[in-house]
This record gives sequence, C-alpha cells and structure tokens, in this order.
Amino acid sequence: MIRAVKIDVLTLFPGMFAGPLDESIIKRAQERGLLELRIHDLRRWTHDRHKTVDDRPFGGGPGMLMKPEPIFEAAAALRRERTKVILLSPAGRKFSQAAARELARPDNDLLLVTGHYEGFDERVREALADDELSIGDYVLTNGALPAMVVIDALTRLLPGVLGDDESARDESFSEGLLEYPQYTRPAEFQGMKVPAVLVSGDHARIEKWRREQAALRTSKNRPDLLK
Ligand code: 9D3
Repeated sequence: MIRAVKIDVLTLFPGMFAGPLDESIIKRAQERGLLELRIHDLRRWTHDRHKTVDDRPFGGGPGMLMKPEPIFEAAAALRRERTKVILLSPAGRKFSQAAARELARPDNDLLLVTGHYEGFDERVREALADDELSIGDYVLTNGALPAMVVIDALTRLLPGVLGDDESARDESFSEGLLEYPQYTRPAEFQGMKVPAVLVSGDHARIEKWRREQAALRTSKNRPDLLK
C-alpha cells in the first residue's frame, strides 16, 4: 500500500476548490487513498471581529498585503516534518512539468499558500516558504486557480494515479515536440478528408509524416521548444 500524499491549501476562497478537485482523476486519486486534499479558510486563523488577513504596506504604495500572523499560525497548525510550504504568487518561479515532477515525490507533503491583494509580507517568504511558484505571465485575481493547477499537474504524476500505459506515454512525450495532427472517424466530415497517408497502411510513411507535422506545428506555435 502506497502512502497518500497530503496537500493542504490555505486560501481566502475555499469555495472555489469544491468543483474542480471533485472530478475525474483527482477525485479517483483521493478515493483510492493516493492523495489527501484539505482546503482551509485562512480566516480561521484570525482573531479579530473582521477576520482581517490584509494590511497596508509600510513605506506607502498602492494596495494591501497579506499580513503575516494568520499565515504563520495556520502553518504552525498544519505543517509536519515532511511538509514543503509553497507560495503561489505572480513573483514566483515559473511552474513547469519539471517543477511538477520535483514536487510529486511521494514522500513530500505540501502546504500551498495562496494570495490575494498585492502580495505577501516578505517575512512569509523569509521564514516560512520553501518555494514560490507562478503559473505563467498573466494576471489572475488570486492564487486559487494556480493552486488547483499545481494540484492537478502533481496528482497525475503520483504513483498509481494513471495507468501504466498513460504514464509511459507521458514520459516519452513531455518536453519534446507538440502533438502531430490526429483524426478519427468519419474519414470524410463536412467535405474535409483525413490525409491519405493516414489511411494508406504504410506505417513508415505515417511515422515520417507525423514527425514532420509535429516539427511544423512546434516551429509555428512554440519555436521556444526547438531553440
Ligand atoms: C502589480 C503587481 N501585481 C502582480 C502582477 C499584483 C498582483 C496581481 C494579482 C498580485 C497578486 C495577484 C493575484 N494572482 C496570484 O495570486 C497568482 C498568480 C497570477 O496572477 N498569475 C500567475 N500565477 C499566479 S500564482 C498566484
């Protein structure tokens, strides 16, 4: 029996997590005991009437910051020996398949800390965070969707979550070229025909065509992958 990876999430928007993580592969991973997910409302670790989690920056400037106390208190309650604390923020290093692979080690547990407002009090980084991740160069309203993206990418890499076939295909594929064009039935749809080579039965030609098409699509859409 493999040990469940435990992921705790600290968020101001626990409601956002209900749907996406209760479907499909992530749901199955939890049902099979491979993943234990817990979503926590950060406001639970506030003590004032207004459940304050933010405050103004020293030195002035626009916007509000996540104040340190609720986050430190929550972490003290939630983290264990093997917990890695990860901040989700636009200022983090860019999340990638390689980063997902690092995080998906079955002996890691994670505490994902998601933000809102302009950012975190720097002492959260200095004294709490092991890592800080962004999911890409676009501005979202908060870190809840990024946390779900990280959970999704990680979960499918945990041992036993995908079938052996799918895992193996994944390994041979990631970080190469983009996918070649694929077709299924019908052979003609609204006047659009499947390329003749694919129905030729000539597997050498099919393979060559697929390599060429993958290279073409990659240079068009993702020249950075060819470098
Ligand atoms: C002017 C500074 N802004 C950064 C671009 C402030 C800011 C905007 C939006 C601070 C936080 C947010 C909310 N986004 C996240 O918390 C976030 C995020 C994102 O917006 N894009 C990609 N990855 C991430 S991870 C967390």
